[in-house]
Amino acid sequence: MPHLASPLHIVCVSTPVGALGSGLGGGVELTLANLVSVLQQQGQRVTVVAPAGSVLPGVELIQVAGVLQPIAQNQDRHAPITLPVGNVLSRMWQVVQAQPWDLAINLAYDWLPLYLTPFFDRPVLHLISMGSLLDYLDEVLAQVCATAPQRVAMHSRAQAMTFGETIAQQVTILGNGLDLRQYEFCPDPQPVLGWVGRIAPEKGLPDALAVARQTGYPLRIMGKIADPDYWQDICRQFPEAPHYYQGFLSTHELQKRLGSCLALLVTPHWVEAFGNVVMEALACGVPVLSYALGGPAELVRAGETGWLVPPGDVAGLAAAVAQVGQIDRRRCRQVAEQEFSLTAWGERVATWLRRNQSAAAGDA
Ligand code: HBI
Repeated sequence: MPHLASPLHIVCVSTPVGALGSGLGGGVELTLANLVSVLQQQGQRVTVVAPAGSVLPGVELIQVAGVLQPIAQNQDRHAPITLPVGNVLSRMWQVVQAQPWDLAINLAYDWLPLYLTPFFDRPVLHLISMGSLLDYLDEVLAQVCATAPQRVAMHSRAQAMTFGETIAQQVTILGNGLDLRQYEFCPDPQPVLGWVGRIAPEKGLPDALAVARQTGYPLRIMGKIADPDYWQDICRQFPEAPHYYQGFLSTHELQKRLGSCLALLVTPHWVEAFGNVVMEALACGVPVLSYALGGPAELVRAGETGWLVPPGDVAGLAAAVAQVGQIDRRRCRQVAEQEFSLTAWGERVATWLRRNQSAAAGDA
């Protein structure tokens, strides 16, 4: 495990859209928990600043009260910057300013922390969690990259490319990782297909239900109903869907029900920044059948850990189900261990911090 020159005091600033543990922060909640554990393993002192009501065991946690930030996906691309009166985001950064840290890592997908970067005399780093969604975010991100590109990291090249070639070349691509001890390898699947994700339009659940209908395999649906009206639409189109719905599950329950699936269907209708569900499936030995779009297209090895088909090609996914027997489930688990272990991810994080630490030492 590569260690930084000397222990740093690192403050990690969470997403302002929800308390840690509420599920509102989506993939950032998993990423933040993993970031804290790899930094602590590397001997750093870590403090987390997050909205009131947050839960994150084993780390100094400063909870900040305030109005939650509207989520970026629901805003119009050309929307102006919004900071509600009493917003938790600016209060979190007032708390950050008062802390004695060497280096800050921001995980919010928001304008303010990016804008504040040059106003601090200590390095503020950013781990960007989604692709390009908002003009004001693109603009302020380009400003940070113009002066200090080493401050910015993302999860996949496809995600970075949504911000344009220049930014994609400048930022650090970190991938992601997960605690493999929480995922059990399952060698003997049941004749069911799996789908995991927030049940919202950008995730493409209807396509997976169409594949289930075409192949005759039931579809095990796992994830949060983020948009109830949308779920009702799906139930009308696919009367069997409610029967397949397993709910929003804990990691332990998720990996148990996902692990026994024949394959995971990944049907993004947007450029998915990474695709934590791909890591989770492979960790259980489950081959992944996905549209060749966004992060999943970089994670799935065609013919080795799954199959990739053109975006929107439902018939192609159905045909890939027939080929899934060619994929070795043990190889899927092995690839997860090689590429997505916390150790592997931690080394990539340490390299990113070292690239910024010299600045931290210099600025301190
Ligand atoms: N929206 N404004 C805003 N800020 C965030 O940090 C944010 C978000 N939407 C979703 C989100 N973070 C996370 O769920 C991402 O991991 C997707």
